[in-house]
Amino acid sequence: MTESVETSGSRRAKQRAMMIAVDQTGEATLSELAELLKTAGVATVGEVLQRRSEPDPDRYLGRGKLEEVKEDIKRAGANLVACDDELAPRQERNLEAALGVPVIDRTAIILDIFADHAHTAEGKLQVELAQLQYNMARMRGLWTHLERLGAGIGTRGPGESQIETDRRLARDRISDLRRKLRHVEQNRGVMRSRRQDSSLPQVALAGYTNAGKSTLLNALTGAGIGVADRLFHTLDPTTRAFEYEGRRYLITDTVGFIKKLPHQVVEAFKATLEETVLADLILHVVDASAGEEKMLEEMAAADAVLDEIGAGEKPRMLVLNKIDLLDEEERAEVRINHPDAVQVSAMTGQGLERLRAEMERAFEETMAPVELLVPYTEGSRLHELHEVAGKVDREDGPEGVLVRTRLPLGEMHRFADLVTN
Ligand SMILES: Nc1nc2c(ncn2[C@@H]2O[C@H](COP(=O)(O)OP(=O)(O)OP(=O)(O)O)[C@@H](O)[C@H]2O)c(=O)[nH]1
Ligand SMILES: [Mg+2]
Repeated sequence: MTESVETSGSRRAKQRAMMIAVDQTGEATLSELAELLKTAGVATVGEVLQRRSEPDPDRYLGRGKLEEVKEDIKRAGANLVACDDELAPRQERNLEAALGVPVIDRTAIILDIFADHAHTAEGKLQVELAQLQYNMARMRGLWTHLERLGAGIGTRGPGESQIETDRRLARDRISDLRRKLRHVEQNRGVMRSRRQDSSLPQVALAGYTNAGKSTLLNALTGAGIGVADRLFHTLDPTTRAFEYEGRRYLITDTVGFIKKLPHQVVEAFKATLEETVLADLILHVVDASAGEEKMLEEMAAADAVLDEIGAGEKPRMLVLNKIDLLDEEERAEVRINHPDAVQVSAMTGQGLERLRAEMERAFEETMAPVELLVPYTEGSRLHELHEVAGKVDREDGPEGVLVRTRLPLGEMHRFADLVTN
């Protein structure tokens, strides 16, 4: 376990949560919520699931169920209730009043984890923006939050109520954060457009948190980015290059997805998630050791986020990771269920060669064969061709170099003047 997990664990280890959820089928499992709580350093001591078509608008659970939860809290010694959905401020207040312990919702837990895991300036700004927007509706803990930033007592205008002052401060801080983020984004925009100009194929890793995206990036590129068995370890995008058959590829790892990813997070991380939208190919990484049912759920969660960020129509390849944890029989079963997927183990390196070849094939499909004559006076264009085409056959002739290769259809126009066929 990494240091920061331990820190957050010991900080909140005394928190013992009773989990609650409302579900139409009554069959939902709260394992994901438990996993989130564990990552946030909170122990779980029980769960109450209510089967009903919709949460109660005032109290989330029905009255009868509330009594049951109250009993369970006492019996299990819980000092916190964690709800699997985002709660309306009213539901949260009423639940706390009825149950007599603090109530946190899924969004607050996810935001807490993000706050713990954010390391870069951009990540921290994004998380603070998401938290502030979430708190705006609740005004809980906002005061201390802003005080820390030096905007506390003394800045209050005469006659204003505390809540109005809080709101005004929060709004000011939100525009301040937006401005700072725009600035950071501009810098990244410059790097990104440099990458796009390079016309190298761009691949983005996407998928459920903890699926092994960062491990896969490391395995493909030799990068040394952080990996951990906890949710939302990666928040900041990292791009690295790797070479296969003479062609260079750029591959980006970003924030992982989860079911019901809070919209504040998606909004705040828009710039980060854009890396995925701009890629030519998305590798959808799935933990194949999770079992078919969980895999399908996690795939659906990733699909939903990809749709939400506008990457739903992008060419995609399904990569089933962690197959080292499956036996032969299980692998065969996974192959039957997902015949188009590439099975890999980012940990042992199994299947990575096939993955590289499949990526190449995906890009090859968008390429056409050409023959070009590059005059000796235009040596720099040969270099450019190499960059775009990867492998080229070349033959020195009297007027220049005769090149046979395949070019991406979208790049063909750049070399139109050299084409001989
Ligand atoms: N057995 C096995 N474990 C793996 C494999 N790939 C990754 N893991 C483990 O799975 C855990 C999560 O891996 P990460 O690479 O951090 O996952 P991620 O998708 O980047 O997760 P987030 O950044 O949190 O979204 C780590 O403990 C890895 O060591 C694999 O092929 N086999
Ligand atoms: Mg990661």
